[in-house]
Amino acid sequence: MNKSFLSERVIVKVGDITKENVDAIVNAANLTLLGGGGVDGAIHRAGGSNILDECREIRRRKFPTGLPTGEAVITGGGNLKARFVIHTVGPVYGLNKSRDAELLADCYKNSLDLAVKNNIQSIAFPSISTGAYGYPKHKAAQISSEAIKNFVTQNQTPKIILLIFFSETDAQKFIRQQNF
Ligand code: AR6
Repeated sequence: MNKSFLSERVIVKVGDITKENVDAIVNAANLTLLGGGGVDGAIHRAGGSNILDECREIRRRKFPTGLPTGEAVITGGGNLKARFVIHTVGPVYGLNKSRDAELLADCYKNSLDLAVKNNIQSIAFPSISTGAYGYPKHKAAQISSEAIKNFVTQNQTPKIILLIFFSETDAQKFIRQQNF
């Protein structure tokens, strides 16, 4: 089941994001940038130690206390098919006063901005914050689709944006709630 939106620039898919053949995949990281569980663990396992080395270097040079929520940084893709990994930190739901939605939208916008700066034509996102960070999936669907729609209407690239869900149920939930 693949479903597309916004003149086929956005495609919803079920799968494992580490297997996607795109220029960049996005990692739902944490502020340490040093790995974790969920999609973050899967990306570091599949991508190998080069990604972690670059993350350590980014921490040392730019973010000694960690990457703030909503921001994004880029590394190479190591052993992945993707040439780049864009690491962003989603909000832990309920921990940001009333700023959760704004911060989740920032993750998508800042990741897409980095994609443009790096001439990335195709990018795959996981469903940021909807696992360990507890963001309700229906709300995340509305926020992420609106953030992507705003970006796509103002930018020519990336040409392809994949939204990868880990289960058919999650993909269907997204399709029901999206606001493209
Ligand atoms: N491919 C696609 N989606 C996946 C994959 C995969 N291989 N694995 C999990 N998902 P989460 P968060 C989905 O918890 O909520 C980590 O420990 C999953 O079903 O990975 O942003 C980090 O280090 C869910 O819908 O990210 C942070 O500490 C979505 O990806 C923290 O978790 C996001 O779930 C970040 O939490």
